[in-house]
Amino acid sequence: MSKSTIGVIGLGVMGSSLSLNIAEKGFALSVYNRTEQGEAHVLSDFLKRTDESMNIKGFTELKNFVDSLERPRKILIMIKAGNAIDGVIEAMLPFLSEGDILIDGGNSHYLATNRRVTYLKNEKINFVGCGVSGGEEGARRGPSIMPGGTKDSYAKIAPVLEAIAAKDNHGKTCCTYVGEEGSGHFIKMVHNGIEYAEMQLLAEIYALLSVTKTNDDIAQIFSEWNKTDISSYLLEITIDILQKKENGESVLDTILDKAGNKGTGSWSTKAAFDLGAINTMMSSSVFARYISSFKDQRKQLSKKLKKGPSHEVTVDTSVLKNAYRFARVVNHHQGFELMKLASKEFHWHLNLSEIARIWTNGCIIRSEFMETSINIFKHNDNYIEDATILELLMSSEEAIKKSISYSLSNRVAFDAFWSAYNYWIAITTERLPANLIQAQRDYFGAHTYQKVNDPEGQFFHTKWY
Ligand code: NBP
Repeated sequence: MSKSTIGVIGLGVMGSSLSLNIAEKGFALSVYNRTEQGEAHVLSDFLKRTDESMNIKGFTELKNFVDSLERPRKILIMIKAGNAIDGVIEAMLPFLSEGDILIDGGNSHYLATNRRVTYLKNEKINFVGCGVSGGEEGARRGPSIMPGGTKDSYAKIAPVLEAIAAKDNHGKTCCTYVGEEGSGHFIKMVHNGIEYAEMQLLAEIYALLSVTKTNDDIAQIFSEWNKTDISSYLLEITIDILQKKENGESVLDTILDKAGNKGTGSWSTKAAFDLGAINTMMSSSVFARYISSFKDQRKQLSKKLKKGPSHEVTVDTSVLKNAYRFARVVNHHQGFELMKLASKEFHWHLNLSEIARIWTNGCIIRSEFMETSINIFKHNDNYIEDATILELLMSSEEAIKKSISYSLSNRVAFDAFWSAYNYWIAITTERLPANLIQAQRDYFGAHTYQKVNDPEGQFFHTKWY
């Protein structure tokens, strides 16, 4: 029996779509899905979706699946992140050989990937932590793929990954070698963090405009915006969502206002705390989702509130558009700064321009601004170093201030916008009140402080009482 080029474990939403994508590109493929938990039908259901032109072999026994692959074996694991990954690795280990490559394409935590890389290195197995973005449709038609691991492993899996990935504007594949260890999963996590804030900004604009406008009106405004430099996939789908009607009724209006999450936003926030990075926009977006889940409490308190909006103020949408552009730049800046800090900490040598490039198609945060970002990171270390971006931020101050005042007048929660502006105020303020914080720390804990105009940076302690 001829051997397959690659194997896929897990035929859920992502695994089945990626499998069809791989087979369609002409690669011989083996697939496996567990049969426990009453899932015996998963493999047969999947095989029904394939056609005769595809060279696919299906397995429900791990050993037979592993044996069906050419060596070094390349196995893409597309199952739920967490303990399930360790379980599958342990179950496969007895059947694997030196040099085989396991690719975890799920949303695993980068520290778990670091651990698995080290563990499997001792077993002489290569482990690639691979971010995959684009959801079901992306997986089927071309996702953005972010593989981390050894360069040698990447070279062996690149022909398949690069063939199935989306293509950028110049026809290049939206898949690139990211770096060692868990770097691929780290940047996928940050991608999702940026996505959280991008979604939250649109949600806040929707909330503000909804005070006086219909969903169709808002869709019309967003459609105009989407013809300009602020166009994005998320803006595009938001227009569709605002316009969607069933039985004459807006579907959006029927949806309960409690946002879910699968944790990647809070992982980004925790990573920022660990690395000393500032990601106030991602964290405010995570908290906005959390607060939405307190529906009962919100309902009760809103009834106790005396009145609705103190006084409605008409929103100038061109001002709001400039504020939205400003806040998106700050969001991207914080996300890319987080990756830069991780790169330094873990010696990953991340190429921010390449990361921006593979995020220009196939992924959820693809946008016109991401296209611009490729060039920005070819010449700068961060967004704010770019003269055009700096000018944009400076010239948008009035717009962001005005937009925040709209939110206050209309009593609309506007946390992501506030976070963007607060960050900008602080990062452009020479003297912050941290001198008082240092004095307080020294007062109660003798933590010492440094003095202004002391080039040697000595530490002092004052007897405060
Ligand atoms: P699904 O829930 O659709 O599929 C999960 C797969 O994991 C199924 O094949 C399931 O097998 C298998 N599985 C589970 Br659950 N526990 C297992 C275990 N203990 N041992 C072996 N297999 C197990 O998830 P999905 O949406 O395809 O997501 C897969 C991964 O991709 C996740 O890490 C997810 O975060 C990530 N991801 C998802 C998206 C998206 O848009 N959905 C995008 C990017 C990344 P069964 O069929 O027998 O239950």
